[in-house]
Amino acid sequence: MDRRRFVLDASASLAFGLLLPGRALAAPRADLPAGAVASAVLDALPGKQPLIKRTFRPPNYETPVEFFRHAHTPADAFYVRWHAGVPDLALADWRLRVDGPAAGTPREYGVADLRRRFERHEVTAVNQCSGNRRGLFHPHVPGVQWGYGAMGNATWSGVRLKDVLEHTGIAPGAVEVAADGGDVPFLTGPDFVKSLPLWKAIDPDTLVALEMNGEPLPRWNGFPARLVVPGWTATYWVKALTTISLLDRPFDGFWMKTAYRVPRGLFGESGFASQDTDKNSPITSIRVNSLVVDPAPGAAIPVGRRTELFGIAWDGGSGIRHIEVSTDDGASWQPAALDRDLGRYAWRQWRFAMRPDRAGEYPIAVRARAADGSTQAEALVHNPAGYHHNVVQRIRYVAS
Ligand SMILES: Nc1nc2c(c(=O)[nH]1)N[C@H]1C(S)=C(S)[C@@H](COP(=O)(O)O)O[C@H]1N2
Ligand SMILES: [Mo]
Repeated sequence: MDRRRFVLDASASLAFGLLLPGRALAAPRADLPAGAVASAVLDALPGKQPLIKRTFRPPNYETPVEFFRHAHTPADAFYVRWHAGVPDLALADWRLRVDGPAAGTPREYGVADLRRRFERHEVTAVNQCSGNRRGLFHPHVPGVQWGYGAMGNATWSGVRLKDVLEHTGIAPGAVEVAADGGDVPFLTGPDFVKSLPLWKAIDPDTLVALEMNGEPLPRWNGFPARLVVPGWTATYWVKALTTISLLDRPFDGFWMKTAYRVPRGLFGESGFASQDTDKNSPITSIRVNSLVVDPAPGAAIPVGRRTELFGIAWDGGSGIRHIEVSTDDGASWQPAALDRDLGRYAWRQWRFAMRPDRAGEYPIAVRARAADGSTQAEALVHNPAGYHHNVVQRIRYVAS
């Protein structure tokens, strides 16, 4: 990794910030806590459109909700989340090393090797940070104060992790697969390394992805290769991959053992038994959720005319079964129309027509149900790290 390039990029972005001072968001979202709105600043990282800056070092930038009108979130508007410095890996010397106590002879693959040796596979999937919407938790929990935009939906393509692991050799005693990226370490803080249970690592939809939406991954999103772990929160989607290790025992690094945990049983079984303790479990599957994209909360809508609400809904891979909208604060609910199915790991776009018959406020609520029967939370399920915020969204339109 080239440290100088990182410094240049960082200062270029700083200079850009000076030339184009961060703008406060024009229309505060009525359903964000006041503090979160006041601090929302748009800023463009090199190669990205202006995104909502949460922190600069490390870069944590969320996607403005307006971009979720697209079925596939454009790469240059896709959110960015790092725990340390962003590497700038050169394709020519990049190698993915596969090793570990439960692997055959260690091997290394360049991008061309991966493409030549293994079948291409693609999956459309939501990438959502575990802490998406953490900024909406009351009481406050520490961590990046995300609003609604620490997520996106893209078509990811590359090769199956399973094929790569099998090519190196999976020993009978393999328990977990650990993935490390080329992150440029900060002076303090543990290296970002994550592990998966073997069953999820060899799921045919778990990828070593080289592309998103048909283009090479942006550096901010993991160039040249990242894990794509459909249905699981994005903490497992290790970017700028350098090493994958087959382990014969549970991985005990900080980002598995200490971080990214939820109280045991609070959100059901983790599916990651080798990492469960009596007290807690690693966060794993995305919870069913939905979001109103258009019109924006607080928008003025016309009396006596049709307004189409547009939004998205998603879960951890069972697929969205049903979406209901209330325009009277939850007194009655009507089904929304679902758009085309983009696959069980993708989000589902939906539409709902309303025609206000009087002037005044319309309290809107939206709730999704997944094919596995799960529904969104009516009230916040508090947990120490502020994960899995999937409370039924309540907003307001004003008809006149
Ligand atoms: N190498 C590396 N990969 C990483 C991270 C990181 O800090 N370093 N953060 C993870 C977390 S917590 C999230 S939410 C996603 C964000 O993916 P994105 O930046 O492409 O949106 O990357 C994951 N992969
Ligand atoms: Mo995350």
